[in-house]
Amino acid sequence: MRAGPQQTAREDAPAVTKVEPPSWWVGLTPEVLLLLSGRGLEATHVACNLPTLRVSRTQSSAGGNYLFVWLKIGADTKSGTAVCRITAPKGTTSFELPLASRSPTLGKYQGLSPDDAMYLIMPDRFANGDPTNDEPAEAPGTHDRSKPRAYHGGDLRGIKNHLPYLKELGVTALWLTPVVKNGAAQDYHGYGAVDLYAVEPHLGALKDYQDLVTAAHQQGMKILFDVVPNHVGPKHPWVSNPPLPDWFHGTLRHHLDSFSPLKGSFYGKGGGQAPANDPFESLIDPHASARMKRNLTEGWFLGILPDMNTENPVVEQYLLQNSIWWAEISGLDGFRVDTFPYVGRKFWATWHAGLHRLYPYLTTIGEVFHPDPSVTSFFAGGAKHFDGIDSGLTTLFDFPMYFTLRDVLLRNAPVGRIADVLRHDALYVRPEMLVPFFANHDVPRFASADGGSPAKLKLAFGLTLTLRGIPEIYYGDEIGMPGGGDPDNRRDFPGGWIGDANDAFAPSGRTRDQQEIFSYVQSLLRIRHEHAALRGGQLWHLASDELSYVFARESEEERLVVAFNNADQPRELRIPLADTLAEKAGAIELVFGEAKAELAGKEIRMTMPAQSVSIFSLN
Ligand SMILES: [Ca+2]
Ligand SMILES: [Ca+2]
Repeated sequence: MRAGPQQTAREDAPAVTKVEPPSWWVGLTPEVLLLLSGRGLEATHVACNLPTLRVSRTQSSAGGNYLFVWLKIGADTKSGTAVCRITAPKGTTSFELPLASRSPTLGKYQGLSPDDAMYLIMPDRFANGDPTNDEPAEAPGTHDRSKPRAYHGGDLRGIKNHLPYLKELGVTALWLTPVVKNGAAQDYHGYGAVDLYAVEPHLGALKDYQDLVTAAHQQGMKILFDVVPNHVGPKHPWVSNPPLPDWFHGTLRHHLDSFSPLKGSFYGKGGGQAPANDPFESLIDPHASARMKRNLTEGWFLGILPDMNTENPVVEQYLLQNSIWWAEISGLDGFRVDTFPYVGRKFWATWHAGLHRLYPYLTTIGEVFHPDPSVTSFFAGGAKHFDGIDSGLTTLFDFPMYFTLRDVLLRNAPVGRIADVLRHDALYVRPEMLVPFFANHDVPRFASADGGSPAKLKLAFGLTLTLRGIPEIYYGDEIGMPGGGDPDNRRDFPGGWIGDANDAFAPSGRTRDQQEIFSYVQSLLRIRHEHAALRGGQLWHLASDELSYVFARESEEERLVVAFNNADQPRELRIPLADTLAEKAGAIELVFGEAKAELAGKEIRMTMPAQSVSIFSLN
C-alpha cells in the first residue's frame, strides 16, 4: 500500500505481509486454511469479494502478528483472484488470494513402481545452470566452492540441463534434497527451512522447479520432492514468534531433544559401541509408555531443529496443505519423507489420506534409519498396528539392506545376511516397493569407505540393481566419486561448473576409471530395463552361504538367475534345482557378467569369478 498524506500508515494499523498458501485452486478442496502474517490482525470480521467464498472461522494470535482464516470454497467458485478484507479494532486491510483452475492431471502425480530406478541429487552440488543465482542479494557471503559447508552454486536449471545425461545413464526418477527456502549460510543441504512456500533462491525460482518437473516428465522421468513435516530450520521466523503457543513441541528455551531416554541395555543391546542408527525400538513397542517415546516424537532433532506440533490440528492442516500445494503447482510424482518416525503416527494417517484423496498414485517413501526390518516395517503403510493406525506410507528406504550390503561388501560379513534381510519381506505389505540402496547423502561415499574398492563398488551396484524393489543411486557413485562423511560425501559433480577440469557428464571428459564404472552401471540399468523379471519379478533364493548368494527373479515371461560371489577367489557351486522354479529348465544363458553355468541333470553347475555379479537367463 502506498502511504499518501491521507493514509499515513499507523504503526499499529493492520497489515498483511505474507499469505500462506500464497495461492490455491478451485475444484481442489472444499476448504483452505490461510495463515496470514503481519500486524494488528486481531480481526473482528473477514470477508472476501466472491460470494462463493465464505469465511467460516478466524483466529488471531501472537498479539495480532498472525491470523488464521478458514475459507470455504463453494463448488461453483470461478478461478480468479479473491480480495479479502480484514476489519480489526485499529483499522482495515486486505489481502489477495489467487484461485486458479486445475491444469490437466495427465502425466502428473504418477507415483513410482518397481519399473523405476531412482537417482538422488543434492541440487547445490550437481550442476550450476545459472551463475547469476550463486549468491542471491539477500544472502551475501554464502557462496564459496572452496568451503564444504557453503553454497556451491548448483541449481535446478543445472539439473534440467543434465536430464539427457541421466536418461543416458538409465535412471527414471529423481529425488532432490529439499528445495524450499533455507535460512543459514550453511543450509546448502536444504534441511533448514525458513519458508515452506518458496524455492531456495540459490537453487532458482518456483518457475525453475515447475520447468524441471515438466522437462523431466517430457523425457520420461519422475520427480520426488523431499518433504520435512517434522521440523523447520532454527532461523525460521516462527521460532521467535510462533503462530500459536503450541505450534511447536516446546519452545526455543524449553524443549525436549530427540535423543531417546532409553539405554541400549533396555532391550539387551551391548553397550560401548556408538549406534549407527536412530533408536526407534520403543516407538514400535506395544508395552512402552508415552514417556519412553516422547523424546523421539516431540524432541527437537539433534536438539536444535524446531519440532512441529503435528498433534495440533491446525499445524496438521497447514502441513497437509503445504504438501498439496507443491504437488498441485508442480505435478511432482511423489514425496521422500524425512525423519519419518519422529512424527506421530496419527499425523501420517491424516496426511496420507489427504494426499491420496487427491493424488491416488502419488508415492511416499519414508526415511527410517534403522538396520532391523522388524523395526522399519512397522512404519510402512498398508496395515494397522497395535495402535490401530495405518501410517499410509507407500514404502520405505531399505535401510536394513543398506547396512547389510555395507557389512557384506566392506567388512566381509557373511553373505547369507542378505537372504536374512530378504526373509523379513513377509513383514511388509508391499515388499516389491522397498527402495534398496548402498549410499545416500548422510553416509560416507562407498568408494572411500574402509574396505571399498572399484571392484566392491561394482558389486554394490550389481546387487542393488538386481534385488527386489526400486533401487536408489546416489549422484556421482556411477563415476566412483570419492568422499568421507558429511559434508565430504557431497562434493561437486565434476563438469557441473564452467571451468571444471574434467566433465564427467560427457564420455570424453571421464577418466578411464570413471568410464569403467559408468559403463558398468549403465549396462546393469539397461538389462534391468530389458528384463521385466529383474524389476517386478518374484525373488527366490537358490543358494546362500558365507561367501555367495544366488537368487532367481521370476516374472510371467521369464526367469533370470543372479549370481553374486564375494570371495577373493573364483568359486564353483552346484545348485540343486529340485523343488525350485528352475526344476524344468532346459537351458541357461549368460546375460551379464563373466560367470559360467551349465545345466546338469537337476542342478546348475556354476563357476563364478572372484568378487563378481553375473546374470543368467533360464529357459
Ligand atoms: Ca547457480
Ligand atoms: Ca517430531
